[in-house]
Amino acid sequence: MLRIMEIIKSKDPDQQEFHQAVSEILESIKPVMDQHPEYRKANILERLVEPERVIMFRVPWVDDGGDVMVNRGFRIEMNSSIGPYKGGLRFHPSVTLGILKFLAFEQVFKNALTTLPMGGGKGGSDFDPKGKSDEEVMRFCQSFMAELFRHIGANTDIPAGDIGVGAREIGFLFGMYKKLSNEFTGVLTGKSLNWGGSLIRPEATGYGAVYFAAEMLGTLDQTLEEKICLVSGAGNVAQYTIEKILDLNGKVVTFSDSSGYIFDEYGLDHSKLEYLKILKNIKRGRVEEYAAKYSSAIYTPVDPDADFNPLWDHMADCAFPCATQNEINAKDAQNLVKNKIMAVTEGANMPTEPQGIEIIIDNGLLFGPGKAANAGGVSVSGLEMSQNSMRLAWPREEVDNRLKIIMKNIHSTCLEAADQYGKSGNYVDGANIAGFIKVVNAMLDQGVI
Ligand code: NDP
Ligand code: 2IT
Repeated sequence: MLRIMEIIKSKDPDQQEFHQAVSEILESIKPVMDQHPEYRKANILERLVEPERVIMFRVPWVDDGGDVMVNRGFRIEMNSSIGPYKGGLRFHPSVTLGILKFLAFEQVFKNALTTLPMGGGKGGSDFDPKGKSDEEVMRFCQSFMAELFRHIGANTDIPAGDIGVGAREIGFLFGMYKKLSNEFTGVLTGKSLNWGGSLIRPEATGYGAVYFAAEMLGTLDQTLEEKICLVSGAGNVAQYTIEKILDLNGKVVTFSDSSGYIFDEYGLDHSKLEYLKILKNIKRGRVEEYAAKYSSAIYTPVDPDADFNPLWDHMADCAFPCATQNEINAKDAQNLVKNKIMAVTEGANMPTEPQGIEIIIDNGLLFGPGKAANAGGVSVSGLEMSQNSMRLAWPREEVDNRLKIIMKNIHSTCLEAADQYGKSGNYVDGANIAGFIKVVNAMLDQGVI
């Protein structure tokens, strides 16, 4: 195992987030490797950490002032042993090859947990949609797809949204794909409803995370009713996490964006959430504006010199990090413990640093890792693909029920796998082990390819 870390660190020394994601898996699967010498013999780990294919390309576009801009585009096709590559696209200035490799790697195990036939991939660009006009975003998406289209397909690789890629971007990307390929297929998920999208896809990641949290709390005979919840982020995942917590009569007192966070001690209600959705999705504004509208809310800007995030330093029952990677460090985790949090549920991908996870688990809090807890989004993407293939659309209740069943299954799969390998109650190890076994067994079946 140490050898694998040495290999990836020496090959790609600057890809810290990828090292972090791989290291966590390697730690979890030690007991599995001990019981399965055939995995070692097949050099399965060496193969698992090497993407099947990496595509990197120039994305030139013209801004509203007539200047030519150049961004870098990527698609990491990580593993196709259980299905076509599947995973989102991220448009954010922090995007690098290393960030996308960590996300693609996580996606492989997450997708395996969903029970649907999907391999793992991820892509994106260092393009920043913030502050850009709709026309600039469209020209960028068209240029991005002008290259990506030759690498993807409904049975090959099916991208979707992630940070900075929502319904608007998926529309522009799909339009260009259709034009270039001369085919109307389900090549992207997260499409709008009237041209192939699935009901509940926008809600799915957030709703799924809350269903997962409810399952975890259920093991303690608890529910979300009247639980005070800290949520970070204000995008797709955060909005629908908040919505489902409110539906289940929980109380949400925080949310954030990359500039700062809101603490609303009276909690959000559905009308405040509606305001937040319009603010972020239509006006593309900042969460700070919420405090100007609601006097019960306090806005705290990000302090770049602080060594902890004050959002996690409030008395509450549950925490839902839904913004981005590594947003809970060891100090934040200590604050969560101090503030009597019972359950941490990761809506985002890898939002908790390794030391933070250790502190949370060692102190007996429930901890739902992203690759299990946020798998609802890609699960409903899988259901969107099924509906596209059948050329029909299921009603809202049907998709939501399937989502609930999938999240319940993922929860029990994690517990069973953890139990089987002597890690009872540890959802991190359970998720990693269950996802790993499914993927590597498929790889073994298919030979050295
Ligand atoms: P959005 O772009 O809709 O929202 C992202 C939110 O996080 C925004 O509020 C954004 O603030 C904030 N944010 C982004 N980067 C940073 C940063 N570096 N520091 C602080 N805040 C930041 O993305 P999603 O809601 O879709 O994604 C959120 C997380 O959930 C990501 O980790 C993503 O990978 C994960 N995820 C998403 C799924 C999906 O279906 N969309 C599925 C599974 C996981 P600002 O407005 O300032 O940019
Ligand atoms: O991280 C994720 O699971 C996503 N961004 C969603 C991927 C998808 O294909 O729906």
